[in-house]
Amino acid sequence: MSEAFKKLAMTRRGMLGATATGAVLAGTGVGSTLLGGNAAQAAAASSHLAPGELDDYYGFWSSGQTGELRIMGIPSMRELMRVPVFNRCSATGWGQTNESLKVLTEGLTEETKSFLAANGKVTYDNGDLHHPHMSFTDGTYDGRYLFMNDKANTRVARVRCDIMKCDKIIEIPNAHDIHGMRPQKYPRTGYVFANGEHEAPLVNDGSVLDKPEEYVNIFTAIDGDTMEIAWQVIVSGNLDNTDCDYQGKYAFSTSYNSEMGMNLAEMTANETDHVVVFNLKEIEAGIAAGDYQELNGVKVVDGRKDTGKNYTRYVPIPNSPHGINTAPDGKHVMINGKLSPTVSVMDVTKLDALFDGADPRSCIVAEPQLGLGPLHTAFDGQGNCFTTLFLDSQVVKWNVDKAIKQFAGEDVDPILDKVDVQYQPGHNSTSMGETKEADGKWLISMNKFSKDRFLNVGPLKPENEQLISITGDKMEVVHDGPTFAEPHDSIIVRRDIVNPVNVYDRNDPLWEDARKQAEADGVDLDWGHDEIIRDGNKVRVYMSSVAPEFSMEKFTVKQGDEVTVYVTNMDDVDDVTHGFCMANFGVAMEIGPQATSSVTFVADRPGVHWFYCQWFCHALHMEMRGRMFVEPRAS
Ligand code: CUK
Ligand code: CUA
Repeated sequence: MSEAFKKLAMTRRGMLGATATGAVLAGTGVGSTLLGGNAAQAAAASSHLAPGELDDYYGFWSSGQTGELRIMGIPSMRELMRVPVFNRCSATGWGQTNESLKVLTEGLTEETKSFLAANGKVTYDNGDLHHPHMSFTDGTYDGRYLFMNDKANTRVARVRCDIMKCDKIIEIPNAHDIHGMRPQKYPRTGYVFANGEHEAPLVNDGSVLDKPEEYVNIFTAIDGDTMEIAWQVIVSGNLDNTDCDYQGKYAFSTSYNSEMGMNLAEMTANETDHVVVFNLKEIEAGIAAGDYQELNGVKVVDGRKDTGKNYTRYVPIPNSPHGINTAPDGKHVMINGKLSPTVSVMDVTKLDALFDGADPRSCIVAEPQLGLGPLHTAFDGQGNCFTTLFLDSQVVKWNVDKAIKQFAGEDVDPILDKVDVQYQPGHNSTSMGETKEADGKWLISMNKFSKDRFLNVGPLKPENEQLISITGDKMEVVHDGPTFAEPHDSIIVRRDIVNPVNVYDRNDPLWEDARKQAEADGVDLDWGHDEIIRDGNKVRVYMSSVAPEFSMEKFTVKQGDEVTVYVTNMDDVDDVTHGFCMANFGVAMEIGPQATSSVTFVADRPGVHWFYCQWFCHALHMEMRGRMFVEPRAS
């Protein structure tokens, strides 16, 4: 950051810190709409940032079936970065470098590994990333990690916030198709809770096929520090979304298919489905007491309805609930009705009683009718909720206390405001809204359809994410943000919480394997090095790079050799990333400043082949290239 930028950033922060919950005024292009606005209706903040100005918040975005994590700047809605996770990335080599393949393969089950091998693969190259959430300490984000699910291939991944790269991916055994996922809020993360959405036999080896009465669903608690599975719970019904309390006692998941139906008519048959409440202490005690079965190396307790155990409770909720969101007040949990026009408000202080025999519905303290298709709810930290209405294409703002009074029989309307969004919103999120530090500034409505909002780009349209100012009484849409498929969910994190480095640490564990191999080969990766090690038909090529040159101008291998190229980027300057692209070999990777990256391929193409740097790094970037000679196999 230049000095001028730093100064600007600091003044801007100071100014924002000084404004309380009202309109954010003046100075840096913020709040221009106030000038012409209605004073009684405190004005909407503008999302406009002048060139060079930094955003106040990081947005962490899912990308659905694209499989990556995206980083946005809020309020500008500028896309800052894409972090490959479950997808294959051409730019960075994610899914091809040895370092990324380690992350992508080490957490797979043996069964999956052999299945993939039969299909000529070592890992999946697709994913369906719905829910990105940051690790918590004491009820708020702590800037350590981001966790995210893969619905497509039943995985959970972790991204390190210091470098914004994925460092762990695990497959969840026994479960099918991980959907809802949340980190524990208190005392810290701790657990990462993950829901298997789709029903299947507990032992899915083909011995049970079309017998749905023998299918189950699995709730999983992962240890967020080690990324190992702590325990699992068998439940009745399926699992959709999940959240947890601010006390560290309970997690809860919605179920839209309590019927265990196998088709649409069956899944939506009952007027009532449920939320499963998981009693963390009881589950831990049950495991300590040995009340579990071990399945694929995981301890699994039985939390189904009629077991007489205290692991779970089932709270009846109107038809097909979807999103579940814990309010920053630490007390209320919003269960979004989807097919029911209601949001059911659960009071976590009433959950203990459920485990002492109280009526499961006794924890429901409000159930306001809000509109058609409520899917997800976000919060301003001032007792108000913002719920997306998929069918109405609206966001509704409503007040929790009023909803509770109405439920108790008072004649009050909890609805404060409604705003049209374009169109069909799914998730929404507010600034710091899923933490106890919700600040009530911004709301994102993540809309599944953009229809006519942008220039026509053919039959496949972008989606539309709208930024809504929530500082005033009325919500105001201030920005449309087209995006490619399919951001499901997002979080908005104050920028002081996120502090990535600019240059890698040479000792980063990401390339520990490369370092070990180099040591074994007598190569010191920390100095400009230039070595070719032949080990039978395996050839290891070590080179370094300093803009605009690779240390090696050329190297020679034999046709059929298995070649591993290690490149260490010796530049230690911000933003000097190099690449290594082996032309016509389908090989390309990113090498960040001070990083080591490696890639392995079979040199089964005789002749002269150029490798070049494919990340623009220098005025002489085009000249940053060298030759690989492949000697033809003796015939
Ligand atoms: S789900 Cu996408 S709109 Cu996967 Cu979080 Cu609700
Ligand atoms: Cu190095 Cu381009």
